Amino acid sequence: MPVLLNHWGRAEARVEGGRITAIGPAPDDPNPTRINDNLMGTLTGTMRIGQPMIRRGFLDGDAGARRGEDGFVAVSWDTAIRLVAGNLTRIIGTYGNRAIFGGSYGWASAGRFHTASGQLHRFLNLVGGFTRSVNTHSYAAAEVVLPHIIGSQDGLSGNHTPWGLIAGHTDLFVAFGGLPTRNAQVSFGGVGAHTVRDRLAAARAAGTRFVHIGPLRDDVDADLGAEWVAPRMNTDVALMLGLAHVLETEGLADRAFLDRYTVGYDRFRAYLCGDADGVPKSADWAAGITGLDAAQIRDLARRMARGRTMIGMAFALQRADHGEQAVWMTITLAAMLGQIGLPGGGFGLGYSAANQIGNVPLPFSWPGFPQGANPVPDFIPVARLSDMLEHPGGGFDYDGGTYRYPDIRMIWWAGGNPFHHQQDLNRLRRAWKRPEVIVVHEPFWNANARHADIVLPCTLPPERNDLGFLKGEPHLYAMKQAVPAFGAAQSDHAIFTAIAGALGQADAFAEGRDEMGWLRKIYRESAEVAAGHGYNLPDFDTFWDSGEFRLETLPAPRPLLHAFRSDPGAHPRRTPSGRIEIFSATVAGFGYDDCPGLPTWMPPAEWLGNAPEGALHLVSNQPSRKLHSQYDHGPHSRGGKVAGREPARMHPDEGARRGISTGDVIVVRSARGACLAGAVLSDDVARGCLQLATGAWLDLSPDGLDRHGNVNVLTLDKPTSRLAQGPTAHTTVVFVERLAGEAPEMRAFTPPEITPGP
Ligand SMILES: Nc1nc2c(c(=O)[nH]1)N[C@H]1C(S)=C(S)[C@@H](COP(=O)(O)OP(=O)(O)OC[C@H]3O[C@@H](n4cnc5c(=O)[nH]c(N)nc54)[C@H](O)[C@@H]3O)O[C@H]1N2
Ligand SMILES: Nc1nc2c(c(=O)[nH]1)N[C@H]1C(S)=C(S)[C@@H](COP(=O)(O)OP(=O)(O)OC[C@H]3O[C@@H](n4cnc5c(=O)[nH]c(N)nc54)[C@H](O)[C@@H]3O)O[C@H]1N2
Ligand SMILES: [Mo]
Repeated sequence: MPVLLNHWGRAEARVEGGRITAIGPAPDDPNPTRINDNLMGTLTGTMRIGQPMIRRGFLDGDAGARRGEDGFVAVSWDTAIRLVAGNLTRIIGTYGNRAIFGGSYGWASAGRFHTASGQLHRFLNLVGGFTRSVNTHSYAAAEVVLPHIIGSQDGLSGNHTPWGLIAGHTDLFVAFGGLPTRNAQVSFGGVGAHTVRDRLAAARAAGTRFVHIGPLRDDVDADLGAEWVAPRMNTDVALMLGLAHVLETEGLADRAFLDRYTVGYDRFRAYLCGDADGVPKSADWAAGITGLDAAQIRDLARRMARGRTMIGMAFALQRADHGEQAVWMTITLAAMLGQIGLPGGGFGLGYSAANQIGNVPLPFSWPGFPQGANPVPDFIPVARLSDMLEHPGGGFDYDGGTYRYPDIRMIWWAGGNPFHHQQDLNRLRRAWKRPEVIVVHEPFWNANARHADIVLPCTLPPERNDLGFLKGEPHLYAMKQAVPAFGAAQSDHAIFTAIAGALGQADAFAEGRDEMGWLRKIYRESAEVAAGHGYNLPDFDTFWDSGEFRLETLPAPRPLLHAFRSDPGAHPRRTPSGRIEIFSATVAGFGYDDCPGLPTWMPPAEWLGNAPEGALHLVSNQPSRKLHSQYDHGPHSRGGKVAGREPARMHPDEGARRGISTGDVIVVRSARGACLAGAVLSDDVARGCLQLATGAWLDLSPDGLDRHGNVNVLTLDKPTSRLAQGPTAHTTVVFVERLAGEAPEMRAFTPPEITPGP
């Protein structure tokens, strides 16, 4: 049976007559996901795009006016490629390459070769470059601030203290934002074995106790017996300061550690104790902000100092206004406990955010598809997309520098869905009308495709061959084509090869290799890298025929920052001081009022501390039944809808106050927009919150109401700070009411009107 590999794991497929007729989990996966069920029926069907499409208004010269609400004309590949190549040449000739936005952020599909954005970047580099985006939606604030604090991204993107050094060592795991195994269903590049649930259970069995700090009780598996603490959303920095104040004033801070391994504690202490502003950040002070009980805060601080404590921080905490501060304060608190670098102690960002986190990493990374060099210097921090489109020539700050937005005339997106990931989608939709040409590669008629002028239909992993080399798991999988391509869809690589051909550059792009030729080349280079670290890979044909290969010995597990701890002189951090910087002169020197030189509580732009009566803080977390927006129209995802909409959960008391019952269609509004959703009342949700996961396909009605529950019509599009310019999706308040009258039809899973072309 063909084995499929996706970001969310492996599946065995039954293929009959060129179609997948059944999907089941890989038998050796200890905790397989059902997300793969979403492939049933969706690889074919009306939402799949089988031919290149041109937006009608684009053909009529409407200058983008009807983007997102238009019909399409089906055309041949020849016509589409001529149109794309002609527009590209014109844009470059008239405005230069910086007028092309090719950031193309997004997860696309697993596989080392068919990485859509990598294919796009190689192609655009070949024709003179493009304006790019930097950093991720996942953890932009952390990516930028962490190097200022510890000199690297360790403990965020990798090198976490491994699970094996948590079980049997950690007495108390304090999890800000929980440890949702829902999110550990996925890993970028694929999952071989879903192990996080068992890792957590093993820690519990070995005696670890869990304290869960967050708005949703079920962000930690029930069998871990976690103590649940639900502060007001976005007040974790105040809570951590309250904990720190107890440590400091009760003599529980580890002075020897702070003196030897950190700089700036005394300055921080002055802020903590109120020497500078007259406000001690005491447990009582924190209680007022967080809504918790001061005695509870004091008790938690003492327990954290009593044994070995791991402080976990979900990425979500920094996807919020002033998100940099949550990262900085997490590390400061861990430094005060003095256990950084010891087994089971210290801190880690994103445990359970993905399956790979906390696994012992390979000592090297796999090579991929070569992208060449981009001669255009222009970039944006990824979440500043609408800002860039609205303000050509406008200035922005970023990590100590000042830059200007280019004047974008063409957008090219392959392998991401901005109408999923971007905050304030009504704003994006207005800004999206400004460029002259928008080209999108998509397999499906989602909002991303519908907002394009030229839609190039692409294949999905079961329709092509690829290499599945995992991150954080020592497994290599052959991703073999299982079914023929749908309609006339082609791989992103084949599409770019054809466009390069129209520009006379086919050889420069494809180097004369076909798909298998590229896989062989990437495999050969991978084998060389692995051999340099003592790992011998079989030859390509042996690997391909057997379908998988496992690297046997892995490096010994080591705590995060263990070398620094054992000898800070020999292993300094790459910060100006060589130590952990609780105060950063560099960051202070930038002079940003929204990101000073040490961890600071600054109230977020929107929260229950400044919201009108009746407001709920929105938790727009990751969806359990899919990855982002992918396969929202699949059976597993649809099985979770309520009244045909994305489910929105709130506490029964909040429902009762508003006359809302489970199953009702509700209207959710913010200062940016409104959507419908299906109500679910649950006491797993803290009072004062509304949880509406990301991922519902956008279905905007002409009057701007999303009829399906796409949470990003509600969210705030504001940067975390001038330092990182990260997204702040988790800083949003909303108001909900029962929908009066009949609910309008939900049309996200109905394709646009298509006219056959000439
Ligand atoms: N409110 C709110 N918003 C958020 C978040 C949040 O917590 N709250 N989280 C943010 C985070 S962490 C992230 S990472 C982003 C995720 O945002 P994205 O990564 O942009 O979301 P996806 O839905 O994975 O988009 C992938 C797109 O690629 C398409 N695709 C799949 N395979 C291929 C392929 O082979 N080729 C091509 N050309 N296309 C393909 C899919 O159909 C889909 O449209 O969302 C962010 N947005
Ligand atoms: N099934 C599935 N898994 C996924 C993804 C997916 O789309 N589907 N996406 C993947 C990606 S790209 C990423 S980056 C990771 C994201 O990993 P995370 O950012 O950790 O994921 P979220 O689900 O957004 O947030 C986790 C929890 O944080 C809590 N939270 C939010 N705001 C606050 C706050 O202010 N304070 C506290 N204490 N808690 C808060 C919420 O209860 C939320 O459920 O997940 C990955 N895993
Ligand atoms: Mo992410």
